[in-house]
Amino acid sequence: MAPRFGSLSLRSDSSVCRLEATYQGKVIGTGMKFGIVVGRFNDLVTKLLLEGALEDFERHGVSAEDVDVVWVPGSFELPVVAKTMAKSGAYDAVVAIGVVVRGATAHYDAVVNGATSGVLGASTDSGVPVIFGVLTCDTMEQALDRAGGKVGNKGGEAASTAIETASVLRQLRAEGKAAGPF
Ligand code: INI
Repeated sequence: MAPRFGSLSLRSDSSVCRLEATYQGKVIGTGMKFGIVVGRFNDLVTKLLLEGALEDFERHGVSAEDVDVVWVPGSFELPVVAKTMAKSGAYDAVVAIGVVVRGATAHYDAVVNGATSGVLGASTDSGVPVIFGVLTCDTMEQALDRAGGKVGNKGGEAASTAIETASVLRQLRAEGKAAGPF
């Protein structure tokens, strides 16, 4: 049974929303600025993810001169650079790109956990979206599948996610309904 508020019946689709304000970001990046931090470890794959991200930005109206690409040694170094870039005020969003392959390291879990919680913290601490474009895979084949192979390009998806999230924050901030960046 759908929840009822007074005489208004709410369903999960947006067609029946009558009273509430609804915000949704647009995947239109014109005039926005983005940073991409990318790990050199497994750069056979991270280069493909970066290509996917750059193509996606271009496809959605972001100018090449509005994108900065910063290389770091590996996924573990993504958070500190992403966070300082996010806090600079120079970017609408930052995309963190890395590839961690389970077979390649005994400290897989340490690298994955550090990158995951670090990127999340970079985002929530700065108030600027820092998008998790890090592949965590069992094999290199799985990673290649997600970097322009049979499962698409997760770098491109991360870029679209950055645009949409930055867009919804712009809308909210324009109406004084979101704080930050901090
Ligand atoms: N970094 C990665 O991005 N992916 C990996 O698979 C990986 N492996 O296998 O170890 C990796 N290690 C390096 C790590 O990110 C740091 O650069 C290093 O530990 C120095 O802090």
